Amino acid sequence: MKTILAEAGRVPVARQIEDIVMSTPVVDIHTHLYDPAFKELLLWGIDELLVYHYLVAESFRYLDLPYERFWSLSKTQQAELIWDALFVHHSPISESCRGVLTALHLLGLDVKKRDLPALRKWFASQRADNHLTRCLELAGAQRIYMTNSPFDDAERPLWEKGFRRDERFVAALRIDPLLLSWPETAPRLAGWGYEVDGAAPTQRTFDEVRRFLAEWTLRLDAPYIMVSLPADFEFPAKNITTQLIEKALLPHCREHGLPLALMPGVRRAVNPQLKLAGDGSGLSNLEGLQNLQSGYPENKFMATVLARENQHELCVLARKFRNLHVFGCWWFTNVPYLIDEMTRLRIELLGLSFTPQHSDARVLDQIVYKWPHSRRIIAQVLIDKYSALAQTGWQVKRAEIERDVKDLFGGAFERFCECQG
Ligand code: FIX
Ligand code: ZN
Repeated sequence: MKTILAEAGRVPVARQIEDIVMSTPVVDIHTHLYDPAFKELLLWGIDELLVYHYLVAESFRYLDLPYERFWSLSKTQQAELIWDALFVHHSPISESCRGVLTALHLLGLDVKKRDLPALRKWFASQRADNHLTRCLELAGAQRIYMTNSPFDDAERPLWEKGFRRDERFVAALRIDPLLLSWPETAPRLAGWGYEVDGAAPTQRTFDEVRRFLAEWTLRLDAPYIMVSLPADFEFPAKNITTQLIEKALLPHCREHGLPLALMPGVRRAVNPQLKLAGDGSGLSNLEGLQNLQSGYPENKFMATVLARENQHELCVLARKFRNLHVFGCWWFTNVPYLIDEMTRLRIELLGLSFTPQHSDARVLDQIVYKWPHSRRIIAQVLIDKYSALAQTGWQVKRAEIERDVKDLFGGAFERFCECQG
């Protein structure tokens, strides 16, 4: 095995680390993309890129038309307004705008022409299946985890009917309405044949919720269950959410060996007029998470938190509880400045036992930029860290760097999912 003399400042070593990080396949453990069997639910193309809710929010920094007028327009018209506001009248310097340009550039398009009709023409000439393969290759993504909700009327029918799975896509079971909107969800469960009592839930109700979770876990072949949580989430609390977690969700996860992914820190609809773009971020009290990890050592948890101010506390929690796997730079933290900060913090406190990034892509082409952007930052952090090791006389071998990067890019996560808790 070749030994790398990782002396600080030696360019070949830095280049090797960078090459490994840029080329190691990633497992993208949380996205909003869909198996191609879901047809139009798998979004792609320039107009979808432009109307991504990150760009909608940014365009309203400049637009002065009423929100309702914007929403009354067709997708094409919305995309044109956003293009003009963010790319023509101002330089596209934000991370989301730069991302669109990186994706186009890596797909081989000439961005400097600023020619939206030509971009549209190019996308219109692509075949969906080829484009999917190309995007996965450009991102270096070997597996894409989806977000699949039985409560979503657009996707539920196909799951119920059954379809031939694309093995590049994995389904994660998403259950926000179950935990966060019980009064509306209980009648839906009842309508689907589960004997639940929304107003006065008994053990029978919780058993039926378990039956629902078991059926959907099986149907999706889900390796984990996921929920986003408001910034003011507390556990335990005297409410139905705590009861559902304790009496249905955690026993179900234990029985099936599934991690429960928790994503605290969202403030949904702080500006409802922005629709999907109107969610905000809030500081969480992570005591609720701590109570879950300490109270249920036989359950496995994953967590990503939205507030920058919660990141350090989350790392400390993970140092105390090995049943917690930290992942991703989520949403508003998925900007280079914070990816750099969070990745350094996590490596310094957790070594390699976490997953630094997921894409959260909603549009297929986004993986083409989100991954290279993150890979560059992760590479620089690792160059600094291996160089610091070299100063102690520790020599890192190429195979060891490859092993470490594989772990960061999904290896540690998939082992965590498989272990018995
Ligand atoms: O709850 C989530 O999974 C969030 O990631 C999304 O709902 C959010 O809208 C998003 O796209 C963030 O990147
Ligand atoms: Zn998401």
